[in-house]
Amino acid sequence: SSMTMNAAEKTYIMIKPDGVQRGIVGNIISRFEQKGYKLCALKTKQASKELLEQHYKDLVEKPFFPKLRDYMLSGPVVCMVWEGKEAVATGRKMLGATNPLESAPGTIRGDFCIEVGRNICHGSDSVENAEREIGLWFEDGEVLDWTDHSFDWVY
Ligand code: RTP
Repeated sequence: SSMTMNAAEKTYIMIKPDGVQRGIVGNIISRFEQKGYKLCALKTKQASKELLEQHYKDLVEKPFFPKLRDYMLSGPVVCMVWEGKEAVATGRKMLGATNPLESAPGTIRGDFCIEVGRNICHGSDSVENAEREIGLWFEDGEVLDWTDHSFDWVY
C-alpha cells in the first residue's frame, strides 16, 4: 500500500549528553511521536572516542572537534531510529538550525538551547548518512520493522 511506501524512510536521531542531563528526552520523543513518526529503535549509550570519530568523520579535522568529542563523551546519549515519510529532512526541520540562535522557535534547538556547542540533539542530514549512522550506533537486530496500525490515521 502507499502507507508502506511512505513509511520506508528512516533517520537517526540522537539526544546529546546535555539533553539527557537536562531532562529533555521525553519532550523530544513526544515531538517525534506526535508528528506521526514510528519508533524503530531506542537505547542509551556511552559513546567512545572511536565511535565519535566515525560518526563525525567529516569533522575530525575541524578545530572544534576535540571540544565536540569531549562534549559527546561527557555522559550518556540516547540513540533513536524514527521512520516515516521524509523522516530525514523533516527530522532536521524539527531539530532546527545547527546554531540554536538561528533555530526557529518551535524547533527543539529553538526552544531549548543557546550554544552551538550545547545543541541537545543530532539528526542525519541525508538518507545515505542515516543508513551509515544507524549502522554505527546500533547492532543487528536492534532496529525493528513493525506495523503501526495508527498510521492508517496519519497517512
Ligand atoms: P548534528 O550533526 O549534531 O545534527 O549537527 P549539524 O549537522 O547541524 O552540524 P555539523 O556542522 O555537522 O556539526 C556537528 C556538531 O558539531 C558541533 N559544532 N560545534 N563551531 C563550533 O563550536 C561547532 N560547530 C559545530 C555542534 O554540536 C553540531 O551539532
